Amino acid sequence: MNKICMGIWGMTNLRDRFNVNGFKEDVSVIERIKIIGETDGVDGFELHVPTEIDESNANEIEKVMRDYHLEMVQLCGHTWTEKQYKFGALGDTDSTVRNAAIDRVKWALDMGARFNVPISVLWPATDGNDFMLQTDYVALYDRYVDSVRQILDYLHQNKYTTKVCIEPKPFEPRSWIMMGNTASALSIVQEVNDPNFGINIDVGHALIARENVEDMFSLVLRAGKLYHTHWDDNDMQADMDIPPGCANFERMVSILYVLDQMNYDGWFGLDLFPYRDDSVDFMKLSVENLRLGQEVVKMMNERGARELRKTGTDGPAMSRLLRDCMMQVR
Ligand SMILES: [Mn+2]
Repeated sequence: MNKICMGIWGMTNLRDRFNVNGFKEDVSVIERIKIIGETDGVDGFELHVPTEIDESNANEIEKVMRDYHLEMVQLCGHTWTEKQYKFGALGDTDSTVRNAAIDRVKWALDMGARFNVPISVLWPATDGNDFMLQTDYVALYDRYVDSVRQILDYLHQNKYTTKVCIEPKPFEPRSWIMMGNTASALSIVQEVNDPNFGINIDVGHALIARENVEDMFSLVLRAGKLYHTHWDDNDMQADMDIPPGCANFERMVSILYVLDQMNYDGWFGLDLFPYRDDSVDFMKLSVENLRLGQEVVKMMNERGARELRKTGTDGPAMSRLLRDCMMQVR
């Protein structure tokens, strides 16, 4: 059964642009990791270097991990939270900024190796544009791919086993972010063609990109490039990061179906932003929905879903099967 982990960035006081003070109270990094350790069904966590972990608290984090039997699943270099990254990071036109971003990712890989972290995400948050023709995307892709190759060279020189994953998102914080959808990220992954370089599909990002999520998960799995998953949901208007299954339960089941079909054995990462609600309750609801969805998949296969999909000629029968299994599961 796929293990579930939680991104610690969503477990403190969260700011939005209309309330820069947030509605909650700050929670320390160590406390957040302990809370995850006390939450049933969540066995690991994800975080960023250096905002949530650096050399000053790594020992303490290591101790909490031991005490609570937690795994560090994903460690990402923060390359969008400082002024220098306002117009880009791994693809920035200024080589000083670009090198700083590359060094930041290398730092995440070094720190990750100490904890045997399997995944490090690259999110090209600020590599994009706000105005028409502002950004020369041809040159941006050249610089980005060059930076990725430098990172992967470093990874192989150090014999790290971490899988580096692009996490595509269409917009926010920029009006447009490069590689804004799953297939464009896959095209760059295929171009780089390195066994340690793949994709992390964030379901909420795929939804705001109006993707056919079933198709995109199938495409990346078929290519053998799905190394990680981020789960959250939204109403396809903005990346609200509510628990998976809360807006699109059927779609969540369809993704879980494809993951089961292709024997995905990686982690389910929760990328949640409870601006107003309790983060533990968000985690619990996510675990409930994901496990319930997996039970629906199991029941569907026991009742002939595989046979129905072979021909693909009876949509209404498949729809009834999905509906009935959702109603009867538990
Ligand atoms: Mn994510």
